[in-house]
Amino acid sequence: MPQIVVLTGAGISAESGVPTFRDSDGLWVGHHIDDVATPEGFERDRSLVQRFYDARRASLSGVEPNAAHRALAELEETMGEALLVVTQNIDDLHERAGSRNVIHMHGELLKARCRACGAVVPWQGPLIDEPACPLCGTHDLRPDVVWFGEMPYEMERIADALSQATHFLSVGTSGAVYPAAGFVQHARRHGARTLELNLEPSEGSHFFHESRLGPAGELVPQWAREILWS
Ligand code: BV8
Repeated sequence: MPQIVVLTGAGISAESGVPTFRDSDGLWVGHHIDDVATPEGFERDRSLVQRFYDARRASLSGVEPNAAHRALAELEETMGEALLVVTQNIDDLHERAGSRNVIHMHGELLKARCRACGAVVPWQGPLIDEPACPLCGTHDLRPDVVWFGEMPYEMERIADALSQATHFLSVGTSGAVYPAAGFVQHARRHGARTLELNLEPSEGSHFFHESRLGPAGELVPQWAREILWS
């Protein structure tokens, strides 16, 4: 049985209508990364950052998983634990498509983290009104997302999976952000077959054995069929 690690980025959710970060209409347009995706930015202008994530959290109810998310969920039905999705995305589209074996290394929009007691709680609504932490009552909740300069989640579990992978697939990421952008080299060093599916060559395309260009909604289902028939 192959052991597969799939890394996904904003490009896998693009066909669901979720804006990516670095395309022309990307999320960062109008917002400098330092202002909305760093702890310093949060200290500087807390309400700007709360509103930035509140808007993205609210828009989740208006989007649906696409064929790429569904293909990964269907493949997991056959492969079970042998398939791990590591996503840089903070949307819940993998889970809504049916994937269960998912690591959100950059956190999740639908969770809030209390800066007073450290609790991480499910969160659907806005944070702009500075609601109280359900556990300790302090009014100091932040989005449970990993900002630049912060340690991504579950790095040990990810490193273990990359070391044992026979296949590493990267879908819809520009390969601009580390440590995610370095996963292909880790997997390849441990003998994995590496494949990139992206709309355009990423910054790390040269690290992959193979790179296919096109929309994730077409390429991921096709790849999943190849795996099932292999
Ligand atoms: C850390 C927050 C250490 C939540 C995000 C200098 C050199 C190298 C590294 C660094 C450096 N200086 C600083 C660093 C480290 C830094 C980093 O990598 N900076 C970059 C900018 C140089 N990284 C960090 O800070 C990380 N932490 O290193 O910690 C540490 C050690 C000890 C103790 C403490 C800390 C933390 C990084 C996490 C930052 N948070 N998000 C949120 O708001 O979402 S990153 C953000 O960018 C998103 O999470 C996203 O996942 C990530 C990457 O973007 P992509 O997903 O790739 O999206 P993008 O738009 O870029 O690309 C989309 C792609 O899809 C495109 O290629 C496009 O062509 C394609 N596409 C579009 N449509 C489709 C498609 N493909 C297929 N089908 C389609 N339809």
